[in-house]
Amino acid sequence: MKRDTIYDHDRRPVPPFAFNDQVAAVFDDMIKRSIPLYDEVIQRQAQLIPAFYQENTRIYDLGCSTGNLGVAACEAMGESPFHMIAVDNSASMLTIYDERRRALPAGGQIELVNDDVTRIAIENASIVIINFTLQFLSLANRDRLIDCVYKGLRPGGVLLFSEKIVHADEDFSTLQQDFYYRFKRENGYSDLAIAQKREALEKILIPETVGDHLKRVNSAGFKRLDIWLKWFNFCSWMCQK
Ligand code: GEK
Repeated sequence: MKRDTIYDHDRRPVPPFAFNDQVAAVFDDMIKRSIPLYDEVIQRQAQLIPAFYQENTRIYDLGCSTGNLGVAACEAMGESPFHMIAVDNSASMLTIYDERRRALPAGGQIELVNDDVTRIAIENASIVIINFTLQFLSLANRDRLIDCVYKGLRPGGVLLFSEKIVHADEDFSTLQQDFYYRFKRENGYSDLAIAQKREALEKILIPETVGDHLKRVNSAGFKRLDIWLKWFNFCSWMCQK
């Protein structure tokens, strides 16, 4: 795994963050050192797939990046057939995903789509996964996407999503940020790297509160839901239609 050193050196003025070749090349290292419990999220969601997959339906992974979820899904599904549609608007990410997919015996069951998640049709789905990607959409597009997900899910189908969040209370919010930067330092990011990444993401990644997310999924129609994992300013939900 190539180490992420993108913000280790002075890059000021820091350009806005983009999912380009440079990021895709170090993405796996970046995400594991930047998202607390990332492996746990992917592994447990993959284990939920055989529990909720309905025969002859689709699994969607929206904002799939380099395919960690897809790889884990292949393992979790074993010999059972499935159809996954993995969508990302970064061609750099999908090039890496495609190489990994081709190396897997079950990889042919994953279809890669290079498009914006707000432009694709969601149909006949039993599982939709959106990990750490809603946060990059405009608020209006988040609403529209979750509405489309609800409509595209079959009865009993599930939406699994994870997000970086913010706390509505200023003191709790500061505490969560402090623990998050502590986590990043423990994972080898310098104060300069942390500060520059934060600047790069400032207008690109807009976190919302748990309440905002619950309101959105509720108004889309989801009534059965659970926060199955939470770590300070990161949260994973499970919502069933
Ligand atoms: C994982 N889910 O490993 N349309 C399509 N893709 C998009 C859009 C969009 N509008 N906006 C952003 N992306 C993955 C990790 S990363 C999270 C997801 C992170 C894509 C973007 O190209 C990137 O690959 C992904 O969403 C976000 O669990 O880097 O913090």
